[in-house]
Amino acid sequence: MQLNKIRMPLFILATILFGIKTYVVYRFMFDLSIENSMQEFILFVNPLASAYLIFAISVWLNPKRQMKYLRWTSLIGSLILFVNLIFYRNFTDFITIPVLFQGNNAADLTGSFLTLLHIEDLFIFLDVAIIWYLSKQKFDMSIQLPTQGKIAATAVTFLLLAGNVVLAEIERPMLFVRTFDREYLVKNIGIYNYHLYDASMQTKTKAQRVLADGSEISEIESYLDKNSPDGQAKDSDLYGVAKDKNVIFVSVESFQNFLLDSEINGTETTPFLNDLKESKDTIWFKNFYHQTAQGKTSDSEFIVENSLYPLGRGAVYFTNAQNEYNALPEILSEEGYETSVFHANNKSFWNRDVMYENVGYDEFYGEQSYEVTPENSFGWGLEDKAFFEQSIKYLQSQKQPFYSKFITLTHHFPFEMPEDKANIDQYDSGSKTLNHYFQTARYTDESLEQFFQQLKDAGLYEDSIIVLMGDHYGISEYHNKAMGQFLGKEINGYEHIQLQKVPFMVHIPGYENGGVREEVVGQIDVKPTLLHLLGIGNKDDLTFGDNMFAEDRKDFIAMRDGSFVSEQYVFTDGVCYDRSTGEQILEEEAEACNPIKEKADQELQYSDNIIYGDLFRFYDFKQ
Ligand code: GP9
Ligand code: MN
Repeated sequence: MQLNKIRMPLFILATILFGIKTYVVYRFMFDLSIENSMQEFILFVNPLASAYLIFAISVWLNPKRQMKYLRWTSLIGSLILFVNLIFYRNFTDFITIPVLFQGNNAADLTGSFLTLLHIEDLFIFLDVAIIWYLSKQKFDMSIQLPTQGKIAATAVTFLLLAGNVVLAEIERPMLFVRTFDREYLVKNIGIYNYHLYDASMQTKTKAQRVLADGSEISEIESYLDKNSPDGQAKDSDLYGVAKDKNVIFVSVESFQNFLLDSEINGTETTPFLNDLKESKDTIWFKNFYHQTAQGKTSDSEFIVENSLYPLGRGAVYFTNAQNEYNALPEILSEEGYETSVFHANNKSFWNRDVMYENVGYDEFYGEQSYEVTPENSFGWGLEDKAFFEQSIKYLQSQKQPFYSKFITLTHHFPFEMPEDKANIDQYDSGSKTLNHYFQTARYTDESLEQFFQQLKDAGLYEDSIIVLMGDHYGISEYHNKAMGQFLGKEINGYEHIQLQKVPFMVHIPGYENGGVREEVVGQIDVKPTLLHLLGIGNKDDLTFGDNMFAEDRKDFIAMRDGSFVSEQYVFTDGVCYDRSTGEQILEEEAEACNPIKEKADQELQYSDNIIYGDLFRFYDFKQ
């Protein structure tokens, strides 16, 4: 060993320095929430894996180039981290490729750039300075390996990467398919791999868009003309019944219809909602189905805003947040409404910050608009009672009429809550999830009751309509056994579909003509229905849903997995059931379901094509 040769190769030292630096930045300079020691461990490991991935490539270069490569990659890597940190300080989010090209984001940043700089940011470049210095010294820190050694050094990259991905999947199952949140991705795979992932998603979306052409939209238009007969029928006495009123739309987390009128040990689970649905001022659609898929809450939002189906894979809110839409908030804005969303979670969850801007919401009150303390939070964060209470002041500041969407959070899997805040017993079954579910549902019921009172106290109630909608199921098929025990019947395909019913109530103060409606309807129908109630014409809209109040309506609800419910039938898993009896239809008559099945599949396909091809850019909604 020569004296001028230092033992530790620079690429290893660079990996350690850069890896630890990145961990420290994640941990102390970003504001990432670390919920358990596994997350902490992954947060520590992934920067080392990423650093190794980048620096190990250098073993294939000659000594001089090795040094140059390490200098520049450490600098570029640090710049990427730095720019993300600056962006994060402004938006509490990470950069995505589409966002980079969005003028307003960049402009926002240049305006406030200096105020976003902190002196400790110099730390991000400390390892760069060290690497830069060492790489320029006379002693040689390069490494020269035989080909096998080079291959071995590279192979370690894949081992580390695979290990990281496996840990991430254990910590957050389906992380890569569902992409809930950029923060989760960054926490689990690191900012560099996250950018690679983002780039591959972006390439895929762009390719699909480029390959699409405008001719298909007229085919879809004529299909919809024929098959969603309502179009813009005004022939219901509810047309315009809520004209010029505020709309307070509450998306009620994980709330399924079976909770209504249920009891645990003789106590009603949802006394407030039980009364509300029977109120003279409420129209309750008891056969209303959610139609969401992997995008969960965001899918329900997407369906309601656009009357399009969600995608079968991934969340549209992530995959196609840049598309042209003709969304409800945009339409309402044009009609003079102020539009806003209230949701006390981080703004980037489900890419909401990006999507909301695209579909035209004026304001988004996220977690940072609320005072969250250990006393007023549990589960996913700020508890709903505090959420509603703290929202009132913002709601009062809206220009009327307004359209405001509230998304609750407390009644979310795993439905656990402090016993001293629970006002109903747990259920007793083999499923902890179902046992807890009633307690958080009761909590939601109480928070809604308080919210109604707060709206009255704030003087907002009389001039508003309040729409309550369940976003999706809370109890998955995994709990069928316990669910069967609760309902006193076995959960087969037919019952499973029944369980996809979620509340949909339109509460119109002073209306007095409310009642229970039996029609088979779903989230896809919400947009045309709301516009109908508000007396807003949308005859050139392209929607897969129909106005729920129209006489002549499309008579089935398609689920994303190809199941459907029509007035007569329920179809799921290849089995056709009689909707009124729940009896399986005998094989020789099972084709009864086929015509609707074909239509359902056709609609899902058309909707996918609209989204993947961004086909609305070829359509003029204001003909
Ligand atoms: C997160 C909340 C819950 O912000 O909307 O999302 P979910 O897991 O129900 O889709
Ligand atoms: Mn949800």
